[in-house]
Amino acid sequence: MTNPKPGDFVEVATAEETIRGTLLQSPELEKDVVIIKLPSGYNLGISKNKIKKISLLPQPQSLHEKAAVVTTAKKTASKLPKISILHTGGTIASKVDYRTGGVIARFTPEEILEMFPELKELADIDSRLIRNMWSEDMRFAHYNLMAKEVAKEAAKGVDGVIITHGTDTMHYSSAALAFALERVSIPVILVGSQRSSDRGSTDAAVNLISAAYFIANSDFAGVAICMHENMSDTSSLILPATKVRKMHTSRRDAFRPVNSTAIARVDFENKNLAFLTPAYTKKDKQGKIKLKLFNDKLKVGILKTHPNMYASEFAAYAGFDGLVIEGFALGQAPINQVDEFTAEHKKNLSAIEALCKKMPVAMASQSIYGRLQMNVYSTARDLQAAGVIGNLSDMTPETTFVKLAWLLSNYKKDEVKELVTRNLRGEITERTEPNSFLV
Ligand code: DAS
Repeated sequence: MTNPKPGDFVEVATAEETIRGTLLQSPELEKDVVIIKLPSGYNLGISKNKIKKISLLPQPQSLHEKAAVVTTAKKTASKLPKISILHTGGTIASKVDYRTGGVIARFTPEEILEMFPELKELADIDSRLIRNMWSEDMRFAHYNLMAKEVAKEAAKGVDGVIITHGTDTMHYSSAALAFALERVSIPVILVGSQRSSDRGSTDAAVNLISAAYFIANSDFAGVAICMHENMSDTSSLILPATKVRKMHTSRRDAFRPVNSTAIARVDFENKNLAFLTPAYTKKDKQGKIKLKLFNDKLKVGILKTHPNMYASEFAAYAGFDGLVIEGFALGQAPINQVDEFTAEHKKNLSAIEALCKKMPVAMASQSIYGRLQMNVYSTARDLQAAGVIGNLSDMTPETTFVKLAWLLSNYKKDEVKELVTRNLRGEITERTEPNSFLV
């Protein structure tokens, strides 16, 4: 009888009980523990000195075989709404590699579906991989890829699309899709997770199922993000695509609306939903998406201002097509020569003026919340005189970056300067509501 090895389906007998599951690799530091992945997805560690016997069992029906069964079953006519899930990777599509303890992108679309069977009770799901990548590697070309795949699904007449995505740059991608999918007539919900889907504490299930529930039970159309509302597993928020940001490295409720409120709350426990905003675009299945894509050869940068800046930091963008300056508060940057220590600041202003002659240079605030007011202080007035645009915008730096790249991809430079501060996709609000700060 060969000794069971990681990946085998086994039965572990101790004095108290017998446990069945998949044998996992024990981490280097826990060689005296046997780790079993239970069918529920939880992992269980059992001290070797408690184990009487480990028996090798036949592999249960594989996820793929089960998925095949599900696919066959699915062929029966379904009255459920049709939802396409497009996978791009990220933690939501990952597993913990017990050899290294790291998170590795591993799940196939079928495996993800098999892990969350509740999805199939909510909708008739089609699920396919378009990439399996970390979102920190997303480029403009991937925005175009996602937009085109969404348009394909919309053309098939689906009721909505879910895109599973890494969390690190999900707010860039949601803004990019909001701009690229003109006249989007169905819901396009981006979903990620902060904990890999094979861990008992994963947030993937609540986020995915809440997104499917929202699509199946509301008339919302447009791009949005669906992530946890708080640290518990009770509710998720549907967040505005161009006014959302990942505000914590690891919390499950890391995504917060910025200068806005959430569109809706999905009560996961009681399976109901409530809109939190009176105005939203409604579904129109007759509507036809117009794709306005990104020029993936464009060079657009974001430069965060900081104390002790040098003109060379601005001049480094001379060969670019556009620049966002993530300035201080209402829209300031270090450009004033005020004493013997600040001679460089005069050069900073000249470098910014030179850039503005070549490309659109848009201001955004590193305060994140609130609105640019570039007529309050002389510094920002001087920056506007130098050609910096964006005054009165309340966009996040990330949305400003994505919008500038999208405008440069689709409009002439002089149009770009006017459109940066015109609200096109809900990215700029008329008024800053008091309840839109740190909510
Ligand atoms: N690396 C992160 C990403 O792909 C993993 C995650 O948070 O999803 O965005």
